[in-house]
Amino acid sequence: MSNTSIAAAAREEFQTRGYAVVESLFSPDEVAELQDLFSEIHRTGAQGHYEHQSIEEAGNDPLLAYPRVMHPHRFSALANQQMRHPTIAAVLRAILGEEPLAVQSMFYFKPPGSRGQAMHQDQFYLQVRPGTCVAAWVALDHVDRANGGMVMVPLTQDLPIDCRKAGDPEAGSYGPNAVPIPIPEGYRGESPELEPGDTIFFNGSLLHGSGRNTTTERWRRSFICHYVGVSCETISESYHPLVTMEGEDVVRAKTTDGGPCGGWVGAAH
Ligand SMILES: O=C(O)CCC(=O)C(=O)O
Repeated sequence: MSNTSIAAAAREEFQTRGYAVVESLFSPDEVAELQDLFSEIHRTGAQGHYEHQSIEEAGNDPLLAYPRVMHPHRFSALANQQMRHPTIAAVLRAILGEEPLAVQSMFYFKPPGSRGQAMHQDQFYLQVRPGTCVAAWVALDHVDRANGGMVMVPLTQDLPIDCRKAGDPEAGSYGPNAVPIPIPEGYRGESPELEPGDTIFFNGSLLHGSGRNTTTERWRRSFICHYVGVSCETISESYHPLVTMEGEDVVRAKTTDGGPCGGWVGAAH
């Protein structure tokens, strides 16, 4: 299928349900290259860009021994290139109706036994105005419920951003802001089963999270990037600089107002 037909199908699904899965967006070779890259980053520490504890120091907590890698596009040419993958760019152009800018990359190892990620909306963190945030979540292993697959709640993309602060430390895996938001009445979470290379695109206001990896030997590695439209006027400061699909750095006004949701609580779009 051409990038144009892939993008058109994804756009329709995304607009209706708030998320869309594109199968085999990354080829087996591209998946293997990313797997190797992040094994190497874990092994070497990428010249100070990545730190982790030994499993003994971590008290057997797999997420402390294998924390996520933040912003690998800032120190790895391959991560930077794959964040700007031409098929991702084509799908984003179709979804956004404008040129995309990349604002974040991450890699999750999610080893066996790891906690999941509390249900949340990405806009809570990015504070993009206008609210064009879209995530591309690339599976690098077979993903299902048992190894901590994503839980997506379709049709929640138009709900306001939920800024609750009371947390459940057991439910969230990362950072002090991991605050679980209950799935609202009338909505239902679903966990797409994915093969390596399959990619979920989801709206920054869509409620989502992930379950615990309950397996004893299956990892759930994923490469995750966030994007906004070129019309972006302001965005939270940790996402600077923004990057064009050609790899040029771009700067926008940084949000500094208010608490975790800035001065726009309830305004999802
Ligand atoms: O991969 C996961 O377990 C959660 C990722 C996520 O929620 C996100 O990137 O916003």
